[in-house]
Amino acid sequence: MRLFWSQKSRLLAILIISLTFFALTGCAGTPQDILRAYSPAAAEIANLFNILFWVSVAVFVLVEGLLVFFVLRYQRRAQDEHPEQYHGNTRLEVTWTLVPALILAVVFALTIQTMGQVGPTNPPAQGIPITVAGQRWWWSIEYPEAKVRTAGILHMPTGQVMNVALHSENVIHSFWVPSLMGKTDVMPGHDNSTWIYGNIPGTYSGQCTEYCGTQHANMLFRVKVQSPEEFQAWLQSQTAPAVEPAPGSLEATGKEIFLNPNNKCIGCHSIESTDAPLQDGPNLAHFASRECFAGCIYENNRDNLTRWLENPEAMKPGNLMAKALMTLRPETPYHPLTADQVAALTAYLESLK
Ligand code: HEC
Ligand SMILES: [Cu+2]
Repeated sequence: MRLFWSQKSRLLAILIISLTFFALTGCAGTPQDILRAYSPAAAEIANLFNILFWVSVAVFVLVEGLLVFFVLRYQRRAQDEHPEQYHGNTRLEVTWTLVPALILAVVFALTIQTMGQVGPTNPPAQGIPITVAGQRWWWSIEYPEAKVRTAGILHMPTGQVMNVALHSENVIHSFWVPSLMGKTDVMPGHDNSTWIYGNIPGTYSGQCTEYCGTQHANMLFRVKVQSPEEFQAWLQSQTAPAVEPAPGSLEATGKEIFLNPNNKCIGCHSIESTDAPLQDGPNLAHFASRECFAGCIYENNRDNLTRWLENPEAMKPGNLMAKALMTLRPETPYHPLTADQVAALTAYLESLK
């Protein structure tokens, strides 16, 4: 026991424990895992990764094994011992140049093949065109044919390709749904394109993967792969005009506050989804039908929405809405709305099914 706690062992124990923690944080329940593939494209990428991984393992074991072998087998055994000198073994040198070159050539060929299969500009078929815009720090999703605009959740039917145009009017973002498709940059001034195809219904998490400012890490989204019937029903529901609150209700007061230009909301948000232009804030049509908000980091419920409207800066520090509303009530810049206004707005927004 005493031996175990010698200083060296203690250091070793600390090292092992901290490495274990690092390893464990790697599995902390994140569903953003390219090795858990839920689409043919993601499977191609995962497959390539696996091949490269095992090729690397083989090379590592071979090289390190030889290294250890030579260190042990040919170590100096006496003070005056000198190694035998070799100069140039052509056969050996050609071999260890050719073998790695061959391995790299194979890896290169496999990579090019996979890139062709999942290439952003080579969708397997024409499907439903959508435009996804990277905003700070949330995603706008537009279905131009249905004239529907929403935010944070990309709905798509099983068995159909979604042809995605990627648009930005601010900085560079990157569109990534690890379980369904690889990354594509979202560039200002140049619309890139990609596609996604899913045949297993479910909800998949997506993420911006190009640093785009303060809240880059909280620029998430979800992809909902649904049956074609469910998808059509959803799309149809989004084209309905906004629900009109009953006169005199709290919701009606909320709508008034929302539409009052002094409160600035309508400068950045629309409550009609159809044909609405891209704005600085998420489209709020049918907001209550969405399950998350603010870059999909909060579940959409009354509590979270109230807290968002009370103090958006605390909920997502540096977000552009908090910045813009700071001047509404200069005496309390981080609480831009009164409690009454918050209650009315919450009631109104939660009624926008
Ligand atoms: C400068 C433009 C701007 C103004 C003005 C503004 N917002 Fe926002 N709003 C945003 C942005 C940007 C987000 C998303 C922030 C993020 O996720 O980083 C947002 C998010 C929201 C959300 C969550 C929606 C979602 O899907 O993420 C609600 C609800 C909302 N705003 C309501 C309001 C209300 C009510 C007002 C008026 C009191 C208002 N906003 C004023 C820009 C604005
Ligand atoms: Cu981004």
